[in-house]
Amino acid sequence: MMREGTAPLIRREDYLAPAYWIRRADLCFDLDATKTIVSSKLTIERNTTQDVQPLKLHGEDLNLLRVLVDGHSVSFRQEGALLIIDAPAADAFTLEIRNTVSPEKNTQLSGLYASGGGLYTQCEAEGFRRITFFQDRPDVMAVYTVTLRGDKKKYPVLLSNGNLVEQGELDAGRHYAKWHDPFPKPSYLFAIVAANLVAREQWVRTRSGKDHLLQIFVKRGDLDKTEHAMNSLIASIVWDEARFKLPLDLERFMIVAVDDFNMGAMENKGLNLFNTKFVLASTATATDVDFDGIESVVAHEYFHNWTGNRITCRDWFQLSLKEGLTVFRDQEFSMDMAGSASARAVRRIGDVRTLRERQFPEDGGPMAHPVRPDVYQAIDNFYTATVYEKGAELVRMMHTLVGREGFAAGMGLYFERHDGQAVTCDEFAQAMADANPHSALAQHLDVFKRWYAQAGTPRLVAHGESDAESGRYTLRLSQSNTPSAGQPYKQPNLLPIAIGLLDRNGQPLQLQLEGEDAPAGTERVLVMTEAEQSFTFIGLPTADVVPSLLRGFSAPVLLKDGLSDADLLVLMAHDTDAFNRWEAAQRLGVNALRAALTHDDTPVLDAAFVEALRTLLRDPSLDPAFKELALTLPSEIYVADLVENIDPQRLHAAREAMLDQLASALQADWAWAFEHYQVRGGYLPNAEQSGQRALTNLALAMLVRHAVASGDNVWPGRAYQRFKDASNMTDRLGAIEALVNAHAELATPALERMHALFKDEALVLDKWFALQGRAAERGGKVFARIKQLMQHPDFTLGNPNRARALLFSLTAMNPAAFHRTDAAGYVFWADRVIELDAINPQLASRFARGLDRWRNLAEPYRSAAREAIARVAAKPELSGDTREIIDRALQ
Ligand code: 0A1
Ligand code: ZN
Repeated sequence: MMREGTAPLIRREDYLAPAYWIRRADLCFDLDATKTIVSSKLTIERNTTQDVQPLKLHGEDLNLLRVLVDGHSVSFRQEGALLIIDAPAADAFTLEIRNTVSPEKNTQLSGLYASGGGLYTQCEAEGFRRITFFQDRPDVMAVYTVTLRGDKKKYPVLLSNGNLVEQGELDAGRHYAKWHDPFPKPSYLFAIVAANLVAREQWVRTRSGKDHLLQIFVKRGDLDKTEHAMNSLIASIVWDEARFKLPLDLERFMIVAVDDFNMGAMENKGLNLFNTKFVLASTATATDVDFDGIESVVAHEYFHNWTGNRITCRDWFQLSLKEGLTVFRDQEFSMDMAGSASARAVRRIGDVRTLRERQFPEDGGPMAHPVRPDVYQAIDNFYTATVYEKGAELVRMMHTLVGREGFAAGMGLYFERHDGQAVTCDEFAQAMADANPHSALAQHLDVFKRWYAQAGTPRLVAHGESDAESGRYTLRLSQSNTPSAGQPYKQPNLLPIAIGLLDRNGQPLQLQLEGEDAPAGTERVLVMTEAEQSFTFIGLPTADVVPSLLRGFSAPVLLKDGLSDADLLVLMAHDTDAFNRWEAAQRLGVNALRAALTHDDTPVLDAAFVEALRTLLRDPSLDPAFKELALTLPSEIYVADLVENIDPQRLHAAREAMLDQLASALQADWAWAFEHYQVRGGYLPNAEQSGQRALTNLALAMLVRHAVASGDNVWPGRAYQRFKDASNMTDRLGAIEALVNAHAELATPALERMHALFKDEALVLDKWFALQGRAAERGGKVFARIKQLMQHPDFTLGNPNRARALLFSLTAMNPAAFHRTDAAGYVFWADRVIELDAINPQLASRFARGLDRWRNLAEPYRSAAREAIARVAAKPELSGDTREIIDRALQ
């Protein structure tokens, strides 16, 4: 029963409360990888606010054995993926169902599936119906009691949500465990695990004086890689209590790591399931980026316990209610953990990069949808950068508008009103506004809420005019948003615009708006609510003003402020806002790349920009993490989204030429930075050390690049040595990537050595595949290697991490290897989409999005891409998930 063909459209406006409530679910599992028997006893009440209706339960890939109502057999029918009981006897009754499922046949990894000898579940969004028949929708909340029975040797650990209430031995080498979760929850938060695992355990006492048991379950042999995850969990618990007064409400909080997992992790009540990638870390196997990822994903899932679990979503259109808010919370947590103002800015830059490289292209392509979508076919396709990252930006704008205290008050009111409920995005915004009645958010709540309703990235055009005689500076702002599917006309958004003004020497100017009595500091937030608005500053000592707009990226828009390169150099050198300092450097890079795309001469960065980069690199007052970001040219992905009719090969060639130039012009500076910023002392995955490692790795890459180009062997040799001797994975990976990306001869032995060293470390092998998948393309060599790696004995499409490591690295991170004039990249893509779809539709539909932006390509890429998409579309057996993506791409 695969969902095949075109699924019906599900519309937000059609929402109806369920006809029945399921109050209790008593489930019993007789566990077996081939055939698991699921016995379910549901306590059901009719929703008496509605007329009597048939009871309809969802079920997918289930083998039904029996149905009883109040202990008696009852007539029922199965219609597609629904089990329908036309006339349940009473307003309250029990429904008993028995069915079987086959975990080992479940390659989709949704529902109950087998991984490495254990059994695991994934129920968000609609996986519970693949375990047993249920009203599988988030507004149906039940109290679960779960009994697990299984072979004691195969499954020594038996887990479910809540508290362990009973356990014991059974006959024939089996045992059982019974779990009870006192919190009513939607089915998507249900989980069980039956596997041979061991746990790192820690007791913690929270502020209230209660003791809680924290456990992280992993395979034997991985225990020594769980310390960082445990520390992150403890830090998350402390932070949520301190910042939002949200305590841990469970006696026991468990994390389980699993090798085969479609996403990063899952916030099941009290029993989070994690992709091993976001749990396991040791100095030898994980990079700084991995350590960071673990910290933020552990935090994210933990924070969901309140924002998602205690208050959940009424329907899946409200997904951003929990995801946007929880991403905002994990971003804030990571910033607070990073410490200094500069480290916070570095994190903000990272978050904005993600937003612009993933969400902006989405908002301009065939999958564009509002943060609160209006329609979908497969909800799995809406776990998007828009719902998550843009959703978090909406919450961040509210935070900017009401301030830190006001935001905390809004959160308080939200929980006071809605704890235990399944609600909509409106309820959150209303609570924020009501807790801050005098804020711009409350005054313009309807305007603000357009952010939830309108797709597309708004464009903000700014034009400043000075009047020397009167000391006035008028900033004229206008905003617009291009039409998107179903939304031909867009209304203006509420934009909080953080701003400062600098004089030509980079000195901040006091800001006083017309009508105000006195200046109020050098930075403020302008609130724009109309299509066009002007703001006039008075009392300025100079007419030569350089505006610094949208500080900290205070609104997720595309800004066009007409600043010249000279203005940008002032901001890059002097802006007090670290984000805009970085942004100025990026914009100078973008300008250079744009110029290279429109002119035929050899692409070059101009001397003033190169000098500014040198100054920045040498500036003793700046953090290395910031330097690394500022000295990294804008990515091809980002620039491709800013330019129409993009030729990915030309863009790559231009960027490579500029990197060569930076490598050569700053050679001595790179060598200095490489030595100066070496970490001395033991490895710590903190912001300070990771900044140093990031910068030394960038310097090394530049030095190897320059050496290879000029036929010198010294730096490649040093890089190889460093790769061999590295005491941590960040340095080891940095060194090998320097060799691979420069196509140094030593890259080959380094790759062989890395494989031999880590052949038993799945997560490191993923890196080994990924670094080759994203390697800088030169003459088609990288693409050829990727094709060859498909045949490698360690490669498999069955494990999502491995598939992503090679395939997604190509399509999502390596435009020059993917977009070829001979269309071979697209042929490869189409074949893999089809192949993957038969195994794992969720993963396939994500991979299918690799050609979302085909309309933005220049010829011959565009026609060839279209042809490849059409070839996939012609396959009648495509899953509903992939069908939706492919159909949208062609619309
Ligand atoms: N709620 C999880 C994300 C998630 C969504 C779907 C999944 O399976 C298809 C798994 C996880 C989160 O935000 O972390
Ligand atoms: Zn989430």
